[in-house]
Amino acid sequence: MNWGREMQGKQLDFMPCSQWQRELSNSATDIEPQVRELLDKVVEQGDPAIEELSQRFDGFSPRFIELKPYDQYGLETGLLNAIVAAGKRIEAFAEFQRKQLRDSTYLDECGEFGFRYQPIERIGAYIPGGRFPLISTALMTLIPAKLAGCRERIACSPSDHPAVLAAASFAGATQFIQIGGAQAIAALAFGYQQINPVQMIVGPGNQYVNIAKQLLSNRVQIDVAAGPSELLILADEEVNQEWLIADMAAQAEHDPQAQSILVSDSQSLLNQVREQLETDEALTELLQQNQIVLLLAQSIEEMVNFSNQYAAEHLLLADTRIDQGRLINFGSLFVGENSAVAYGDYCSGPNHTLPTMGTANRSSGLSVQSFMKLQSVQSIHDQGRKELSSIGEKIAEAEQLVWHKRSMQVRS
Ligand code: HSO
Ligand code: ZN
Repeated sequence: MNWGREMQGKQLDFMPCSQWQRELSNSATDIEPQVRELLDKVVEQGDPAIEELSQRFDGFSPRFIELKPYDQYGLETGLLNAIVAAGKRIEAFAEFQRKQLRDSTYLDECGEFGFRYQPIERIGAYIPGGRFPLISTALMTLIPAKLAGCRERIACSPSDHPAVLAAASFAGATQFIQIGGAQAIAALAFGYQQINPVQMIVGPGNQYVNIAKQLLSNRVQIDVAAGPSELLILADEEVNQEWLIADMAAQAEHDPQAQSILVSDSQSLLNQVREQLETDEALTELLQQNQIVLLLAQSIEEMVNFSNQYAAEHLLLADTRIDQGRLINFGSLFVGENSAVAYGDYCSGPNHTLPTMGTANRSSGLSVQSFMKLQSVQSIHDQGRKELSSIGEKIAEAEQLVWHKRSMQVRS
Protein backbone atom coordinates (compact mmCIF):
# COMPACT_ATOMS: atom_id res chain seq x y z
CA MET A 1 0.00 0.00 0.00
CA ASN A 2 1.25 3.42 -0.89
CA TRP A 3 0.80 5.44 2.29
CA GLY A 4 0.81 9.15 1.93
CA ARG A 5 -0.64 9.10 -1.59
CA GLU A 6 -4.11 10.05 -2.64
CA MET A 7 -6.21 6.91 -2.78
CA GLN A 8 -8.99 6.07 -5.23
CA GLY A 9 -11.78 7.06 -2.88
CA LYS A 10 -10.13 10.48 -2.51
CA GLN A 11 -9.36 9.53 1.04
CA LEU A 12 -5.93 10.55 2.20
CA ASP A 13 -4.26 8.02 4.37
CA PHE A 14 -1.20 7.94 6.57
CA MET A 15 0.93 5.13 7.77
CA PRO A 16 -0.03 4.15 11.31
CA CYS A 17 2.86 4.86 13.64
CA SER A 18 2.62 1.29 14.92
CA GLN A 19 3.90 0.13 11.51
CA TRP A 20 6.86 2.45 11.28
CA GLN A 21 10.29 0.83 11.41
CA ARG A 22 13.39 2.93 11.69
CA GLU A 23 15.76 2.11 8.85
CA LEU A 24 19.22 1.76 10.25
CA SER A 25 21.54 2.43 7.38
CA ASN A 26 24.23 -0.19 7.05
CA SER A 27 26.08 1.58 4.29
CA ALA A 28 28.61 2.55 6.97
CA THR A 29 29.76 -1.02 7.36
CA ASP A 30 30.80 -1.06 3.66
CA ILE A 31 33.60 1.40 4.29
CA GLU A 32 34.77 -0.15 7.54
CA PRO A 33 37.56 -2.26 5.93
CA GLN A 34 38.83 0.82 4.15
CA VAL A 35 38.94 2.88 7.36
CA ARG A 36 40.59 -0.01 9.19
CA GLU A 37 43.29 -0.08 6.54
CA LEU A 38 43.91 3.66 6.88
CA LEU A 39 44.26 3.36 10.64
CA ASP A 40 46.63 0.39 10.32
CA LYS A 41 48.77 2.44 8.01
CA VAL A 42 48.98 5.22 10.60
CA VAL A 43 49.93 2.68 13.28
CA GLU A 44 52.73 1.34 11.06
CA GLN A 45 54.06 4.55 9.58
CA GLY A 46 53.05 7.33 11.99
CA ASP A 47 53.06 10.99 10.93
CA PRO A 48 54.01 10.47 7.24
CA ALA A 49 50.90 8.29 6.81
CA ILE A 50 48.71 11.01 8.32
CA GLU A 51 50.19 13.54 5.92
CA GLU A 52 49.80 11.24 2.93
CA LEU A 53 46.14 10.52 3.78
CA SER A 54 45.36 14.19 4.22
CA GLN A 55 46.91 14.95 0.83
CA ARG A 56 45.09 12.04 -0.78
CA PHE A 57 41.59 12.77 0.57
CA ASP A 58 41.61 16.52 1.19
CA GLY A 59 44.40 17.74 -1.07
CA PHE A 60 46.35 19.53 1.68
CA SER A 61 48.88 18.75 4.41
CA PRO A 62 47.68 19.02 7.99
CA ARG A 63 48.44 22.46 9.36
CA PHE A 64 48.74 23.70 12.94
CA ILE A 65 46.97 27.04 13.10
CA GLU A 66 47.83 29.31 15.99
CA LEU A 67 44.60 30.74 17.34
CA LYS A 68 44.24 34.49 17.76
CA PRO A 69 41.78 36.17 20.15
CA TYR A 70 38.28 35.47 18.81
CA ASP A 71 37.58 39.08 17.87
CA GLN A 72 40.56 39.27 15.53
CA TYR A 73 39.26 37.23 12.62
CA GLY A 74 37.63 40.15 10.83
CA LEU A 75 34.14 38.66 11.25
CA GLU A 76 31.17 40.80 10.46
CA THR A 77 30.01 42.33 13.77
CA GLY A 78 26.58 40.70 13.72
CA LEU A 79 28.10 37.22 13.37
CA LEU A 80 30.82 37.88 15.93
CA ASN A 81 28.26 39.10 18.48
CA ALA A 82 26.08 36.07 17.79
CA ILE A 83 28.99 33.67 18.33
CA VAL A 84 29.80 35.41 21.62
CA ALA A 85 26.15 35.43 22.74
CA ALA A 86 25.68 31.75 21.85
CA GLY A 87 29.01 30.86 23.46
CA LYS A 88 28.03 32.62 26.68
CA ARG A 89 24.71 30.80 26.89
CA ILE A 90 26.36 27.43 26.21
CA GLU A 91 28.94 28.28 28.84
CA ALA A 92 26.26 29.28 31.37
CA PHE A 93 24.51 25.93 30.90
CA ALA A 94 27.82 24.04 31.19
CA GLU A 95 28.69 26.02 34.33
CA PHE A 96 25.28 25.13 35.79
CA GLN A 97 25.99 21.46 35.06
CA ARG A 98 29.47 21.63 36.55
CA LYS A 99 28.10 23.03 39.79
CA GLN A 100 25.88 19.98 40.20
CA LEU A 101 28.93 17.72 40.03
CA ARG A 102 30.09 18.01 43.60
CA ASP A 103 32.68 15.71 45.10
CA SER A 104 31.19 14.15 48.16
CA THR A 105 32.06 11.89 51.10
CA TYR A 106 30.31 10.29 54.03
CA LEU A 107 31.62 8.89 57.29
CA ASP A 108 30.51 5.66 58.87
CA GLU A 109 31.83 3.36 61.60
CA CYS A 110 34.58 2.07 59.26
CA GLY A 111 35.97 5.26 57.78
CA GLU A 112 35.40 7.82 55.07
CA PHE A 113 33.98 6.96 51.66
CA GLY A 114 33.28 9.17 48.73
CA PHE A 115 33.63 10.03 45.10
CA ARG A 116 35.13 12.79 43.07
CA TYR A 117 34.94 14.05 39.52
CA GLN A 118 38.24 14.21 37.67
CA PRO A 119 38.55 15.83 34.26
CA ILE A 120 39.99 13.79 31.41
CA GLU A 121 43.35 15.46 30.71
CA ARG A 122 43.51 15.59 26.93
CA ILE A 123 40.54 15.68 24.61
CA GLY A 124 40.08 16.22 20.88
CA ALA A 125 37.07 17.84 19.24
CA TYR A 126 36.28 17.19 15.60
CA ILE A 127 34.52 20.07 13.89
CA PRO A 128 33.05 19.08 10.52
CA GLY A 129 33.83 21.32 7.63
CA GLY A 130 32.66 19.42 4.60
CA ARG A 131 29.02 20.12 3.83
CA PHE A 132 28.80 23.18 6.10
CA PRO A 133 31.47 24.44 8.51
CA LEU A 134 29.73 23.87 11.83
CA ILE A 135 30.60 26.93 13.86
CA SER A 136 28.20 25.89 16.60
CA THR A 137 29.86 22.49 16.98
CA ALA A 138 33.11 24.20 17.97
CA LEU A 139 31.21 25.89 20.81
CA MET A 140 29.22 22.79 21.82
CA THR A 141 32.22 20.47 22.06
CA LEU A 142 34.99 22.70 23.40
CA ILE A 143 33.10 24.78 25.98
CA PRO A 144 31.96 21.86 28.18
CA ALA A 145 35.48 20.39 27.98
CA LYS A 146 36.90 23.69 29.21
CA LEU A 147 34.37 23.90 32.04
CA ALA A 148 35.12 20.30 32.99
CA GLY A 149 38.77 21.30 33.39
CA CYS A 150 40.33 19.22 30.59
CA ARG A 151 43.89 20.54 30.32
CA GLU A 152 44.45 20.07 26.57
CA ARG A 153 41.58 20.67 24.18
CA ILE A 154 42.60 20.06 20.60
CA ALA A 155 40.29 21.14 17.81
CA CYS A 156 40.53 19.43 14.42
CA SER A 157 38.69 20.56 11.36
CA PRO A 158 39.16 20.36 7.62
CA SER A 159 37.91 23.94 7.58
CA ASP A 160 39.95 27.03 8.33
CA HIS A 161 36.89 29.25 7.94
CA PRO A 162 37.47 32.38 10.06
CA ALA A 163 34.17 31.84 11.92
CA VAL A 164 35.20 28.30 12.90
CA LEU A 165 38.58 29.61 14.09
CA ALA A 166 36.92 32.44 16.03
CA ALA A 167 34.45 30.02 17.63
CA ALA A 168 37.24 27.57 18.54
CA SER A 169 39.20 30.43 20.02
CA PHE A 170 36.22 31.73 22.01
CA ALA A 171 35.49 28.19 23.19
CA GLY A 172 39.05 27.82 24.49
CA ALA A 173 40.72 25.34 22.14
CA THR A 174 44.35 24.97 23.22
CA GLN A 175 45.46 23.87 19.72
CA PHE A 176 43.86 23.90 16.29
CA ILE A 177 44.86 21.54 13.50
CA GLN A 178 43.43 21.87 10.04
CA ILE A 179 42.89 18.23 9.21
CA GLY A 180 39.79 16.24 8.31
CA GLY A 181 38.39 12.74 7.94
CA ALA A 182 39.59 9.50 9.49
CA GLN A 183 43.16 10.84 9.46
CA ALA A 184 42.12 13.58 11.91
CA ILE A 185 40.77 10.95 14.27
CA ALA A 186 43.98 8.91 13.86
CA ALA A 187 46.10 12.00 14.59
CA LEU A 188 44.14 12.60 17.81
CA ALA A 189 44.18 8.98 18.92
CA PHE A 190 47.81 8.14 18.09
CA GLY A 191 49.37 11.58 18.40
CA TYR A 192 50.77 13.72 15.62
CA GLN A 193 53.88 15.92 15.64
CA GLN A 194 53.80 17.84 18.94
CA ILE A 195 50.37 16.44 19.87
CA ASN A 196 50.24 13.60 22.40
CA PRO A 197 47.48 11.02 21.99
CA VAL A 198 44.24 12.28 23.48
CA GLN A 199 42.08 10.22 25.82
CA MET A 200 38.73 11.29 24.42
CA ILE A 201 37.43 12.32 20.99
CA VAL A 202 34.12 14.08 20.53
CA GLY A 203 32.18 15.74 17.75
CA PRO A 204 30.13 14.69 14.76
CA GLY A 205 31.54 13.85 11.37
CA ASN A 206 31.00 11.97 8.15
CA GLN A 207 30.95 8.19 8.00
CA TYR A 208 34.74 7.96 7.80
CA VAL A 209 35.08 10.01 10.96
CA ASN A 210 32.41 8.03 12.80
CA ILE A 211 33.81 4.66 11.82
CA ALA A 212 37.34 5.72 12.75
CA LYS A 213 36.04 6.81 16.16
CA GLN A 214 34.26 3.52 16.65
CA LEU A 215 37.27 1.46 15.58
CA LEU A 216 39.49 3.34 18.01
CA SER A 217 37.04 3.26 20.87
CA ASN A 218 39.15 0.66 22.65
CA ARG A 219 41.96 3.23 23.01
CA VAL A 220 40.01 6.46 23.39
CA GLN A 221 36.72 7.41 24.93
CA ILE A 222 34.26 8.55 22.29
CA ASP A 223 31.03 10.49 22.60
CA VAL A 224 27.59 9.55 21.35
CA ALA A 225 26.78 7.44 18.29
CA ALA A 226 26.46 10.43 16.00
CA GLY A 227 24.32 9.36 13.07
CA PRO A 228 22.22 11.58 10.79
CA SER A 229 20.04 14.16 12.57
CA GLU A 230 16.59 13.10 13.73
CA LEU A 231 13.52 14.93 14.90
CA LEU A 232 10.30 13.52 16.26
CA ILE A 233 7.36 15.86 16.78
CA LEU A 234 4.29 14.88 18.79
CA ALA A 235 1.54 17.25 17.77
CA ASP A 236 -2.05 18.05 18.61
CA GLU A 237 -4.47 19.84 16.30
CA GLU A 238 -3.68 23.30 17.64
CA VAL A 239 -0.09 23.50 16.48
CA ASN A 240 1.43 26.18 14.33
CA GLN A 241 1.98 24.18 11.16
CA GLU A 242 4.34 26.63 9.53
CA TRP A 243 6.68 26.49 12.52
CA LEU A 244 6.69 22.72 12.66
CA ILE A 245 7.23 22.34 8.92
CA ALA A 246 10.26 24.61 9.20
CA ASP A 247 11.54 22.52 12.13
CA MET A 248 11.20 19.30 10.13
CA ALA A 249 12.90 20.73 7.06
CA ALA A 250 15.67 22.14 9.27
CA GLN A 251 16.80 18.78 10.62
CA ALA A 252 16.26 17.13 7.22
CA GLU A 253 18.59 19.60 5.51
CA HIS A 254 21.61 18.31 7.45
CA ASP A 255 22.02 15.18 5.41
CA PRO A 256 20.16 13.10 2.83
CA GLN A 257 19.80 10.44 5.56
CA ALA A 258 18.47 12.89 8.16
CA GLN A 259 14.83 12.38 9.04
CA SER A 260 12.00 14.28 10.69
CA ILE A 261 8.82 12.52 11.78
CA LEU A 262 5.53 14.13 12.74
CA VAL A 263 3.16 11.94 14.74
CA SER A 264 -0.37 13.00 15.53
CA ASP A 265 -3.68 11.38 16.28
CA SER A 266 -5.33 14.01 14.12
CA GLN A 267 -5.78 12.95 10.52
CA SER A 268 -6.94 16.43 9.66
CA LEU A 269 -3.70 17.97 10.96
CA LEU A 270 -1.64 15.49 8.95
CA ASN A 271 -3.71 16.27 5.85
CA GLN A 272 -3.20 19.98 6.24
CA VAL A 273 0.52 19.58 6.83
CA ARG A 274 0.84 17.40 3.78
CA GLU A 275 -1.08 19.89 1.67
CA GLN A 276 1.24 22.64 2.81
CA LEU A 277 4.33 20.59 2.10
CA GLU A 278 3.04 19.87 -1.38
CA THR A 279 2.86 23.56 -2.21
CA ASP A 280 6.64 23.67 -2.17
CA GLU A 281 8.85 21.69 -4.49
CA ALA A 282 11.76 21.17 -2.11
CA LEU A 283 9.45 20.17 0.74
CA THR A 284 7.55 17.77 -1.51
CA GLU A 285 10.84 16.17 -2.36
CA LEU A 286 11.66 15.74 1.33
CA LEU A 287 8.28 14.06 1.77
CA GLN A 288 8.82 11.77 -1.20
CA GLN A 289 12.27 10.80 0.00
CA ASN A 290 10.97 9.99 3.46
CA GLN A 291 13.09 12.73 4.99
CA ILE A 292 9.83 14.13 6.27
CA VAL A 293 7.41 11.47 7.45
CA LEU A 294 3.83 11.91 8.63
CA LEU A 295 2.48 9.15 10.87
CA LEU A 296 -0.98 8.64 12.28
CA ALA A 297 -1.52 7.48 15.85
CA GLN A 298 -4.73 5.94 17.17
CA SER A 299 -4.50 7.66 20.53
CA ILE A 300 -2.39 9.82 22.80
CA GLU A 301 -1.26 6.61 24.45
CA GLU A 302 0.09 5.36 21.16
CA MET A 303 1.93 8.64 20.54
CA VAL A 304 3.68 8.33 23.90
CA ASN A 305 4.55 4.68 23.33
CA PHE A 306 5.86 5.37 19.86
CA SER A 307 8.06 8.15 21.14
CA ASN A 308 9.45 6.04 23.97
CA GLN A 309 10.21 3.20 21.63
CA TYR A 310 11.69 5.42 18.88
CA ALA A 311 14.03 7.31 21.26
CA ALA A 312 14.58 10.34 19.05
CA GLU A 313 17.66 12.53 19.10
CA HIS A 314 15.40 15.61 19.26
CA LEU A 315 11.87 15.30 20.59
CA LEU A 316 9.53 18.27 20.17
CA LEU A 317 6.44 18.02 22.32
CA ALA A 318 3.81 20.16 20.61
CA ASP A 319 0.86 18.51 22.27
CA THR A 320 -0.51 20.05 25.43
CA ARG A 321 -2.39 16.84 26.29
CA ILE A 322 0.83 14.93 26.92
CA ASP A 323 2.63 15.25 30.22
CA GLN A 324 6.37 15.53 29.56
CA GLY A 325 7.10 13.20 32.47
CA ARG A 326 5.73 10.30 30.41
CA LEU A 327 8.41 10.75 27.76
CA ILE A 328 11.40 8.71 28.82
CA ASN A 329 13.62 8.19 25.77
CA PHE A 330 15.08 11.15 23.89
CA GLY A 331 18.40 12.98 23.51
CA SER A 332 16.94 16.41 24.14
CA LEU A 333 13.32 17.34 24.80
CA PHE A 334 11.89 20.58 23.45
CA VAL A 335 8.71 21.40 25.29
CA GLY A 336 6.07 23.45 23.52
CA GLU A 337 6.17 24.80 20.01
CA ASN A 338 8.14 27.91 21.01
CA SER A 339 11.05 25.60 21.64
CA ALA A 340 12.45 25.20 18.14
CA VAL A 341 15.16 22.58 17.85
CA ALA A 342 17.20 25.16 15.92
CA TYR A 343 17.53 27.20 19.14
CA GLY A 344 19.04 24.13 20.73
CA ASP A 345 21.29 23.64 17.71
CA TYR A 346 22.82 27.07 18.12
CA CYS A 347 22.28 29.05 21.20
CA SER A 348 19.78 28.14 23.92
CA GLY A 349 22.46 26.50 26.06
CA PRO A 350 22.08 22.70 26.31
CA ASN A 351 24.37 20.66 24.09
CA HIS A 352 23.47 19.77 20.50
CA THR A 353 25.73 16.69 20.39
CA LEU A 354 23.09 14.04 21.05
CA PRO A 355 22.52 10.30 20.68
CA THR A 356 20.83 9.15 17.45
CA MET A 357 19.60 5.89 15.88
CA GLY A 358 17.64 4.88 18.96
CA THR A 359 20.66 4.97 21.27
CA ALA A 360 18.91 7.67 23.30
CA ASN A 361 17.23 4.79 25.12
CA ARG A 362 20.55 4.11 26.83
CA SER A 363 22.94 6.99 26.35
CA SER A 364 23.19 10.72 26.89
CA GLY A 365 24.24 13.73 24.91
CA LEU A 366 27.47 15.55 25.52
CA SER A 367 27.76 17.44 28.79
CA VAL A 368 30.38 18.62 31.24
CA GLN A 369 30.06 15.24 32.93
CA SER A 370 31.03 13.43 29.71
CA PHE A 371 34.50 14.97 30.02
CA MET A 372 35.00 13.72 33.56
CA LYS A 373 35.72 10.45 35.27
CA LEU A 374 33.88 9.55 38.41
CA GLN A 375 36.36 8.14 40.91
CA SER A 376 35.80 6.62 44.30
CA VAL A 377 37.99 7.30 47.32
CA GLN A 378 38.09 5.32 50.57
CA SER A 379 39.95 5.81 53.79
CA ILE A 380 39.47 3.12 56.43
CA HIS A 381 40.36 3.86 60.03
CA ASP A 382 41.68 1.56 62.78
CA GLN A 383 38.31 0.43 64.03
CA GLY A 384 37.15 -0.05 60.43
CA ARG A 385 39.96 -2.53 59.68
CA LYS A 386 38.64 -4.93 62.27
CA GLU A 387 35.03 -4.51 61.30
CA LEU A 388 35.64 -4.99 57.59
CA SER A 389 38.05 -7.93 58.11
CA SER A 390 35.32 -9.82 59.89
CA ILE A 391 33.06 -9.45 56.85
CA GLY A 392 35.57 -9.71 53.99
CA GLU A 393 37.58 -12.66 55.30
CA LYS A 394 34.54 -14.90 55.22
CA ILE A 395 33.79 -14.07 51.60
CA ALA A 396 37.44 -14.45 50.53
CA GLU A 397 37.46 -17.85 52.18
CA ALA A 398 34.39 -18.90 50.21
CA GLU A 399 36.05 -17.66 47.01
CA GLN A 400 39.19 -19.59 48.01
CA LEU A 401 41.34 -16.54 47.48
CA VAL A 402 43.86 -17.07 50.23
CA TRP A 403 45.90 -13.90 49.86
CA HIS A 404 42.80 -11.78 49.83
CA LYS A 405 41.87 -13.34 53.14
CA ARG A 406 45.38 -12.85 54.48
CA SER A 407 45.53 -9.20 53.47
CA MET A 408 42.54 -8.57 55.75
CA GLN A 409 43.52 -11.03 58.45
CA VAL A 410 46.86 -9.36 59.05
CA ARG A 411 45.00 -6.12 59.75
CA SER A 412 42.36 -7.46 62.04
N1 HSO B 1 21.15 19.59 14.55
C1 HSO B 1 22.55 19.25 14.68
C2 HSO B 1 23.40 20.35 15.19
C3 HSO B 1 23.55 21.54 14.32
N2 HSO B 1 22.58 22.13 13.65
C4 HSO B 1 24.66 22.26 14.10
C5 HSO B 1 23.07 23.19 13.01
N3 HSO B 1 24.34 23.29 13.29
C6 HSO B 1 22.68 18.11 15.71
O1 HSO B 1 21.79 17.12 15.51
ZN1 ZN C 1 20.72 21.20 13.16
